[in-house]
Amino acid sequence: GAAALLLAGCGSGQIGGTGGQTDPNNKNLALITGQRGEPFYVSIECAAQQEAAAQGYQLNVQAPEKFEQAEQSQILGGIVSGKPGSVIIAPTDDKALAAPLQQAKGNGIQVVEVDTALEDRSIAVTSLSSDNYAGGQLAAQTLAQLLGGKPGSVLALNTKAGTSTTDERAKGFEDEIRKHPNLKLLPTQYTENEPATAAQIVSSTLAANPDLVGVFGTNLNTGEGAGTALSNAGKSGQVQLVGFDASPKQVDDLRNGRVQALIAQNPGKIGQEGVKRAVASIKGQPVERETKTEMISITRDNMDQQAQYFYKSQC
Ligand code: T6T
Repeated sequence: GAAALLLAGCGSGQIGGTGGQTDPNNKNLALITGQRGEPFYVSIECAAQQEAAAQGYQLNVQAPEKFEQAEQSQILGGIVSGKPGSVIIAPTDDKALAAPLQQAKGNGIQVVEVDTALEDRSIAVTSLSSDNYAGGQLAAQTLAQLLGGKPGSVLALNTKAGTSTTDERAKGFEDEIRKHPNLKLLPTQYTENEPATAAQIVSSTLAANPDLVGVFGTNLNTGEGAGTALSNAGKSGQVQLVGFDASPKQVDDLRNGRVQALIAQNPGKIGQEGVKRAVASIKGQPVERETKTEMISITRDNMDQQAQYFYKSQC
């Protein structure tokens, strides 16, 4: 019954009444990122592997082929049956992953959210991410600075509805752009996290809005697609492009003038701290519920001093 569950929970460092018991000596961790081979998540993975090894824990890393909840839920199901002490996860949908993660919790697996998060705050013990709303605001401020008062239309490209991070970035960007009366905010568009879709949207927006002066790509894929479209239209550097993340390709594009600024996150910190929190929660130690890691606005002028923020495509 509920009382027994609650008792079991107390001994295992659980706060809620629906968590199963965690073996404090369990040395197995799992990390499920949002997309296989994608440099932001690769950078999380490299740091997490290093920290797990340093602490004497096994880390099993898996990820869906695409940023997609169906395959990620399936992977999670397999991981849960292996009973790691903790699953560190970037949920690809803020609602769809709630049920399988609740089930993981019920099985005594400590849920640590990295990057994205569920809407339901009662399932994970801790969440580590950039302050994505502030990141969106920083993107808008950077864009306004690049434009230096030049009027015109601006467009934000979101990924998939229900992605907590990019939804917050788009919101922060929109709220900040509205403070600039000379900038007209076009309706934010969804790209489904496909660079080709982002490119198509930018091409059609250019055709329909000849006064387009700025684009914000809320993540790696959208920014890369937008850069391609602007380059194909001969508009690189005329339409200012602010991207989010700092993949090797994005950094190249910043250097060659296809992109004017990047808001870089700190995935290494997120991965390292994610493992520390997972280990602490397995041992029943308290962890901070919500932690925001820093971001930085990188332009061509300062990029050579910011190389520590560039993402890895392999460890
Ligand atoms: O921007 C990152 C991540 O923060 C976001 O949640 C999803 O997209 C990325 O992984 C970049 O592709």
